[in-house]
Amino acid sequence: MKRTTLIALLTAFLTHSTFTTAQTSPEKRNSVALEHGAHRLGKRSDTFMETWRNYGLGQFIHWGVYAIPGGHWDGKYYPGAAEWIRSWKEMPKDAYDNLYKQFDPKAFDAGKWADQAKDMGAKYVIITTKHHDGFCLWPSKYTDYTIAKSPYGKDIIGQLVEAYDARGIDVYLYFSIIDWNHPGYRSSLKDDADRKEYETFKTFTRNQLVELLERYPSTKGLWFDGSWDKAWIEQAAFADELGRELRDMVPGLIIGSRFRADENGNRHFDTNGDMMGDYEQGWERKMPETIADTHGNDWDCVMTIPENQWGYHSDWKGHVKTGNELIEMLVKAVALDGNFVLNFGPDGQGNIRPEETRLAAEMGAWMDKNHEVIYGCGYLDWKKQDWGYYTVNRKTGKKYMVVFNTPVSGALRVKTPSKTKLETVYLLENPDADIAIEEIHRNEYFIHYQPDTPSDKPFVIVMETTGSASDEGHYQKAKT
Ligand code: H79
Repeated sequence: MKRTTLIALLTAFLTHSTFTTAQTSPEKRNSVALEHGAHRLGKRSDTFMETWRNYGLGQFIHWGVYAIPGGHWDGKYYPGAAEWIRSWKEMPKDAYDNLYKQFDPKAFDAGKWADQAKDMGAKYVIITTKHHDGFCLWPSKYTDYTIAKSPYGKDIIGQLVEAYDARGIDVYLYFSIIDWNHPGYRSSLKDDADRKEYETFKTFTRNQLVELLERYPSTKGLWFDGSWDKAWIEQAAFADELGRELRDMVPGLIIGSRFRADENGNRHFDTNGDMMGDYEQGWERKMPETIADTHGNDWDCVMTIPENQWGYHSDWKGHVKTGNELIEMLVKAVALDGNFVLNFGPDGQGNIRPEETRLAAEMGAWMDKNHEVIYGCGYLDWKKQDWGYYTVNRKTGKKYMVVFNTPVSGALRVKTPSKTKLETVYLLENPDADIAIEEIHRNEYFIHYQPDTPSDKPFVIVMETTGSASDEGHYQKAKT
């Protein structure tokens, strides 16, 4: 056998086993045998997942026909999430299902959206190919309810994939299992007639997913939603097999924990408590507080700018997050080994609203100066302090303090692990700035720094240490 063939075979075998083979737990634990539980324990270690882990910041896009009513119908204000307006009692279903006949976003420019994401510092994007309403932003051949039948006519997903790919931003496709448009769709299966209908829906779902990966082979992963229906939860074997099929189509494909249930109906975490999928996908509009909350898993946090609006709502009520709040969420996510994904909901014409554009620019300006504390960085196992967050570069070991709350004393406390000594600190933005270390006890320091003019943005202090690499190592296992 030729050497290259052997290597190819070995690679194929190793890759396959990394992605699909259940491994025995290193610990003794009570567990039941599951056919459709987790197929791997612990993090994926391949380069695809390493890339994912190192993104830090992503962008979410929610776009569909719900952007046309924009949270209003017949002069009335819909208080729910704009993309859910079809489920509102004031919204005639028939009117909603005909909105696509008006979908003609004249201002849509995929390059403009991708430029903005790039300037913000996003390394990946998650795009709604189809939300719960079932309207497809790509010309699916399995339904007529698609962009092809709208006055706009052109493939939106195709344009976005091309634009984001061209700027080096990895594309992930959002796909809703819930589909209010498909005749075979059911949220629960009450009798044999339902079951029969649902089979057509399962085939349709499988066909659409295969179609998406065939049409957009540069897709890095799928972000599933609407998988909480009883009907879908009962499809453990089908969904497991479908996941395998999709993974076989795209090497390294990344799918989170929201895709499928195990045979006992457990979602995200199987009957044994092991996460199903490549990362925990339960952090929606909320974040872990401590590293223990993450159970040592990869995770992403998807976040809205207002309280709970994903699709375009023309009238944001309630608190709208500020740039500093969003930057803090981003840093906190990275500091706890996760990714932060910020949502954008363009309007019915294809414009990104001014509030979102302003915030993206504010984050981008901060990222421009400070991105090295985000990209490739993760959790540093040092005792957290009140001034902010530590991050550490996973490759180089370079350590950072991201300061959000400067104490009135100007003294920032740092406690190091037992064998680690803090030697030097400097400001990332201005290495010549006046800053000093005072050792107060062994492994406990004050960093004295008083900015001349108080900063209205979080700032970064770089730390240089000596001592044992072993006790300042990157977090491996949650202490739970
Ligand atoms: O796509 C976004 C949401 O539409 C979807 N997932 C994110 C990424 C989602 N979030 N929560 N849910 C779906 C569950 C639905 C919650 C609901 Fe409601 C409560 C639906 C009806 C009542 C929230 C409040 C939406 C409408 C009113």
